Amino acid sequence: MTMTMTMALILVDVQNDFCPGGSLPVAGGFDIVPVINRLQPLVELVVATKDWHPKDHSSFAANHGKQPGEIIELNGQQQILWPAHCVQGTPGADYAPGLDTKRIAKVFLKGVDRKIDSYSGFFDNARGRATGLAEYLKEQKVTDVSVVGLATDYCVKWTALDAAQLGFGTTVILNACRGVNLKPGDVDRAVEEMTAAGIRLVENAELPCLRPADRQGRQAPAGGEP
Ligand code: VGL
Ligand code: ZN
Repeated sequence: MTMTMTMALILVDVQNDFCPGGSLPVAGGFDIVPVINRLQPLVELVVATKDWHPKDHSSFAANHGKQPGEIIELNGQQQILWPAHCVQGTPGADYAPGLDTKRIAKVFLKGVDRKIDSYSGFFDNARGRATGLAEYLKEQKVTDVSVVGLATDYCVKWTALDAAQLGFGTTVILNACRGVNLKPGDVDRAVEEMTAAGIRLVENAELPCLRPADRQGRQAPAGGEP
């Protein structure tokens, strides 16, 4: 019996505020746009997440009279405080310029609840609210996902970890991601964590490495079958 693989590309938070000139800039953020555009035609389905915060979001330092980078306790969890970013409906929350959006089948909004942050594109940080991404991918008979976008050490990492745990064969395409590196080495540690979870890390996918014929050699999903 031949197993059919259906691959979705998940574009994580490819938004202005995470690019140079934005309020939470990730170095090299713009550089991933042409790489992502070249990858999109190689997969069966493209979906996107958007960080989409209300302006009174509890992850914003200013809403606590604190400085970005400070850590507070929020709902029993450590919360890093960020500059205000990706506020719903603002230009900072728009896709980065040049991103090819016509193939994006569906967008999943995260961080919409004032009270809780959401790094993963699947669930909020307390695993309380699902975005609908998992159900959608299963409806579309997706078996495998490739994750790209911003930022490697936060939303890309948590999205990939959840995808693997949900049973999707999961690849992260590193040259289509950039990281924050709030602490030096954060991206390297994120890569180690993802590798340990059975996620395939691809260094350079300019390359049609996602073409069905070239997809062999991926690791088995960490969780059950999706
Ligand atoms: C992100 C910090 C805060 C991300 C979102 O997209 O990686 N990072 N909100
Ligand atoms: Zn955010």
